[in-house]
Amino acid sequence: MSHNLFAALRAAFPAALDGIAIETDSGLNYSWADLERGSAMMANLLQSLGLPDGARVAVQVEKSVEAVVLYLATLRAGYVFLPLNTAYQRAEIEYFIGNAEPAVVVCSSANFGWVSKIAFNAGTQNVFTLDDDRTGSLLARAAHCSDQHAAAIKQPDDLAAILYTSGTTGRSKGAMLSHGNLLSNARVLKDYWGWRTPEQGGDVLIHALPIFHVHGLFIAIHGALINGSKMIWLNKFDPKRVIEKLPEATVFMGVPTLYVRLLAETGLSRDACRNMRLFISGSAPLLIDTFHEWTARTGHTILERYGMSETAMLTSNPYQISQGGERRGGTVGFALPGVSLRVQGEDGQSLPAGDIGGIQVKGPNVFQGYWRMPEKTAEEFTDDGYFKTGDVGKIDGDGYITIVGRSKDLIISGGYNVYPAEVEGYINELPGVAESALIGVPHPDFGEVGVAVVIAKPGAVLDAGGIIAALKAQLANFKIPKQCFVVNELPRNTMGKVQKNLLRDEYKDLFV
Ligand code: MCA
Ligand code: AMP
Repeated sequence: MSHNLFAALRAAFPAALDGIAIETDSGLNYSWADLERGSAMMANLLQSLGLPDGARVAVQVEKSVEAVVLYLATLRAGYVFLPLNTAYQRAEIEYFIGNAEPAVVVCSSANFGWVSKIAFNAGTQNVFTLDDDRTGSLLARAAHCSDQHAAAIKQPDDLAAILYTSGTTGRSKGAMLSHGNLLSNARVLKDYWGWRTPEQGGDVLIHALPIFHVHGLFIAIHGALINGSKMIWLNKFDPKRVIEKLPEATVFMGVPTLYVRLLAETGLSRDACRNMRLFISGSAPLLIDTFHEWTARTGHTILERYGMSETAMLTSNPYQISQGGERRGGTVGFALPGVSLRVQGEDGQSLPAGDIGGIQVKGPNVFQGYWRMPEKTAEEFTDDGYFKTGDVGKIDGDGYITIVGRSKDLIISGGYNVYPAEVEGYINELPGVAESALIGVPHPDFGEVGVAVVIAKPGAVLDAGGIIAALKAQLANFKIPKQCFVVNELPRNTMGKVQKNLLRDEYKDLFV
């Protein structure tokens, strides 16, 4: 028996393949047959390249339906999808391609010059282009391929995707997710969130998230496809456009920044949400004020859930009271069916209700390990097979889980992860810099943003604006500190370690 994720999603397509699967903002309608035939053609193209088993297909392209078709085709042909944030620049892409050694790289035609150079240098044989206006060499080549394709036979542990994330420490690591990891999670969420199949009246999802991370690529797309539900597709998040589309939709997924920006629109009202069934938030903490304000304005209670690149979704607030209670703001709900979640103290003992400790998880959704890093993988698992999330939290007497912090040094800004160690590494390389600390401080729009605190080498004169400008030339835009301060010294503990908590406290009111 095959466990190919594409085959499972395909099996859930409605019988009438001529119905609309995806409606785009530019007025294009893609039928279920278009997804079926388009993914067959691209899968045939990939297979015609004679790629080895387990070949990686690395993709850095603007959001488009064709990019989704490429994702489906990669699963269908049995290769491994590796999505990359469009904000990544040269040094970042060089690292990912060098580390993952993809057999195929797909990029935008605007970036073809520099991306193909990096890819060919790393030994990649095939570089295609794909743009968000239905052009590019990938589509031109696929147009000549058959639109019939039998999905590759896959076992549950066979890799489906690699998502780069920094985990708890160090350089970016590729989290290896299998067909079984992703399919088990999609099936659990289909039931838990009460998705309605077309026979049950159907759901319509507004898709407004980027498709290079777990949230937009897996949770949103798998959710709609495995339920045969239509997606209203926005290539970019635009709050006014989302509000215009709300009356035609039933489900919305967003990071907290999306909810904050929607609340800033006067058009957000109970009437606009009259057909909505479910608003889901995740990827970063949802402020309790946003949670309450949303209910007051729309009459809907946001369902907050929690997950990671390494695990997809781990917990969720209940969809219905019968699942254990109401949706509680400030909590991430209960462990999902099939997920074992515990909170451990420093001594490795499970903690009683209410006590704060490290969150550890086990389940069919938990990843296969970090790409080519067996030692790092081993470090992140306990002896009895639990994955250490690096998140710190507690479970209350009713079973609700609350995340109170992170043991990993990580800033989550507008739903994107920023690793202080990475940014500090770039700052420390700049001329005249002795040392730096990147801290996360509260921000009304992005939830949290990075602020750099820098000390100069003796005799050097540093200019904060110059530091920001130098970083902009090298790093993805969301990693750039929103402000930079040049100071005489950094607070340290008796061991000489920089006390970031004191810095966070000092700068906590910068943006609020
Ligand atoms: C954009 N900018 C940001 C961010 N996004 N700064 C900090 N944090 C950000 N997230 C800055 C840019 O650097 C730029 O600055 C300016 O804002 C405008 O850029 P633009 O791209 O036009 O911004 P935008 O379109 O307004 O984007 C904001 C956004 C976006 C829509 C909130 O960040 C977004 O789509 N976030 C969602 C991320 C996501 O899907 N995460 C899921 C991860 P300048 O002008 O100075 O250059 S999956 C995950 O975490 C787990 C598994 C889970 O649980 O889901
Ligand atoms: P990523 O590495 O992009 O997969 O980000 C995963 C991290 O996002 C988790 O380890 C959490 O720290 C954070 N996260 C995801 N969902 C939530 C949430 N609902 N509340 C708080 N933090 C969250």
